[in-house]
Amino acid sequence: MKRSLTAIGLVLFAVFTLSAGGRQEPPPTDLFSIGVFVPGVVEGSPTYEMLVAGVERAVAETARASVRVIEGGFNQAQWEQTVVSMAATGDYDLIVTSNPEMPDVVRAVLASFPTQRFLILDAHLANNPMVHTVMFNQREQAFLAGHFAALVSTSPMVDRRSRLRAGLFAGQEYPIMNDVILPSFELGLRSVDPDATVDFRVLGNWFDAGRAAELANSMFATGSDVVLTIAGGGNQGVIAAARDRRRFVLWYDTPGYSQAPGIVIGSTYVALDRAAFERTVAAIDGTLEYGRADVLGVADGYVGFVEDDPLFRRHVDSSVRDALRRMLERFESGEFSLDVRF
Ligand code: RBF
Repeated sequence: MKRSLTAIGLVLFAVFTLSAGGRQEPPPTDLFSIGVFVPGVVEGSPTYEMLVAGVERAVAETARASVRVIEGGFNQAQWEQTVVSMAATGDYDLIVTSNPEMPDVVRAVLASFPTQRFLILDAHLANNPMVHTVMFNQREQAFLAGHFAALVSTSPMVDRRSRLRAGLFAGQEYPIMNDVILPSFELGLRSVDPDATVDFRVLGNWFDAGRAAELANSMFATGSDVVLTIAGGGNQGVIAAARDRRRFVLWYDTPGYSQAPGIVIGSTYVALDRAAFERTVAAIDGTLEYGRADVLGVADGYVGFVEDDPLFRRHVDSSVRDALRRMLERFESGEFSLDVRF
């Protein structure tokens, strides 16, 4: 009798402590579990720095989720296998990733793990019930970079040349680069000078700053005063070449002025960190709409030019800043927009 009372007591004690524990502080298994797959490495790539920052902020502010960041490295042939192994653990309520090629990888992974949910930034995949994507209007972003490059190249900031030429330096070729960023950068240049041309060079990877410096040197030597660099770790090589030759660099995706004051003189931004934060919070809350593919641009406030940096005001002529502001106002008011087509 005494022994069974003790047993009941123990059971009641266990039930009480478990439920009390459950009310006050959920055990770790109740946390919404997020895996971030970085297709590359975080350091040196503005776009991936924002991805990780946005998801980590969502986890910190909701305090109801956990996050693990996995870097896929530069061997793109291994990315699918790494995401497969993440999905195979069954540990992740959501896998978050970013870049325009990831929908192909995710589709392949879903063939084997059809219940895994994904949030993909900087990408477009519509009507897949497991996937939410957010694409930024790179047509508008690259146009603004080109417009600004041409304004600088025709200002007293550079020695006048007979023909306007500006550089676009890319880590690799991919459809968004070749079909959206390059032609829109050229369109932006030509909005200032219809005869302007682009010197488009490709590094072939996202890390080799030494080779990037060689290529950028040749771009500056052959008539470009301004080079837009989208090359991850390679961006540092472009800065080094510009410093040697006293030329200018445009940053892409994040404010880049402090990378090299007076050399990085212009920066377009995408609010990928804000989008990653907002969509991750929605996923944690259970309100994220899977199957949906959003495209966000200047008029939405997710794409723009970083004007509120003292280094921008210090190193860029007011005539250039004023002309840029007029163009931005046309985008912001909706008077002017550029469509991304799929
Ligand atoms: N951008 C980076 O800054 N670093 C990278 O390592 C990187 N890797 C990429 C790999 C692939 C396969 C593709 C398609 C794009 C990559 N990008 C990278 C470019 C990135 O997705 C985006 O287009 C640019 O950051 C411009 O917003």
